[in-house]
Amino acid sequence: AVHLLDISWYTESMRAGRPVEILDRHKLQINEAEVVLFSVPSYACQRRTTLDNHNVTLTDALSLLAENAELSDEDGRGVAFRRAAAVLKALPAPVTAMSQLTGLPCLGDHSLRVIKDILENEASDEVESTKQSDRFKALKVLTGIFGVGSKTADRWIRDGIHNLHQLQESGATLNRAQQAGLEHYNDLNQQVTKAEADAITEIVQEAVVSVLPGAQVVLTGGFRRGKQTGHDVDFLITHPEEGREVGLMPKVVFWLESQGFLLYQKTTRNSYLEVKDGPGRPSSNMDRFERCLSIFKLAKKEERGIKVTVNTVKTRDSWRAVRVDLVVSPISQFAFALLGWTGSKLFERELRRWAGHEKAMSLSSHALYDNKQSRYLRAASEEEIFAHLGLEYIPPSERNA
Ligand code: DCT
Ligand code: MG
Repeated sequence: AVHLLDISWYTESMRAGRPVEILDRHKLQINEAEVVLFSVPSYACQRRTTLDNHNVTLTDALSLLAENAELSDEDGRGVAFRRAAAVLKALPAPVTAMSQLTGLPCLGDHSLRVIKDILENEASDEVESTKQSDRFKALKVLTGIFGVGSKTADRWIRDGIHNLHQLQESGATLNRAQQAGLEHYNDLNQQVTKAEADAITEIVQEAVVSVLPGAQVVLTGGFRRGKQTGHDVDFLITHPEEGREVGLMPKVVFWLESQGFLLYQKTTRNSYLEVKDGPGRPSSNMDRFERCLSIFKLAKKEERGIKVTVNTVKTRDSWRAVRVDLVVSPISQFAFALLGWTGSKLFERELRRWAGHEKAMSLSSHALYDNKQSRYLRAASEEEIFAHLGLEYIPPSERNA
């Protein structure tokens, strides 16, 4: 017998608080000879993906291959592995047999082969040999430096540089970001906890409100999706009155700098989403959209506490460096910015792909453009954007694709 486990029904039941008995093999009396088939929609933005991943071994393996592809400048392959991993993350139970995967989207031959190897042999030779390869290890170490991307790392590897020691000996010129990245290497490669993110939220909030009363700060990125750790802390800043946010970023940065909270900062125009995205951006508003990549000096827990007016913490072990991203958005674009900066990266990519391929629309973190009507669609909330896109609303905690 074959039992089709339809994920939309499953997640619907979960949300409504109904017991999901189909998962209980005994209640349903599914015996070993029978198979539970999964069914999921093909775009990640149509699915509810919580942090409760029942297939960690498989998704870790596929994510590692994705990472290796991305570090090797093979983005197409990278996305294919990311999509395959995301499908497995959305399943309501562990995969135990290949036959359960019949009909699932985004599982190409290569991903299926990796899954099969792991189900049958508990490991995939390809994943293990990638993990052990000198090139992958060197790429990981070098791109672990803030400010170093895969191209720079690749160039260094070709020059015989495989680790930090060799880099320091090589006399290679480092830009300001990379120097800071090298200096704070250990701290920046240690996960940021939710408690640390909360402490930084307080500091950022104080900075923002001091320079512009009424301005609002929202924690975005992985922490907004409910993650307990992250590689950085992401914030979106706005003001309820359009235009009041202009010039805010330099003031916030100046405040933080003068209080001794910044080890490094660089403010740039936000450009990562809209470059490839065609017309989904009102160019006149673009100038206002600023991003600050920074490294915070965060006092260790025992050292925080009674209001620090000036950050006088001196000894090296009394603080740690933390990557913090600040983005300022005008209120008219806030919903798009919030949706765009909440992630996950794959969820965002899939939203844009859905908009383009299924709806003839261009979505960016600034706007949504309807190509058929030749006009921008306004939205004051994430819910409205999902509605414009003809998608069921997915809350942040279920965007962990
Ligand atoms: N983002 C995106 N596309 C990118 C980079 C970022 O859509 N190429 C969005 C989605 C997540 C958000 O910006 C913040 O980026 P990260 O901090 O890299 O992601 P994260 O989910 O917060 O991951 P982590 O928890 O490790 O910080
Ligand atoms: Mg983040």
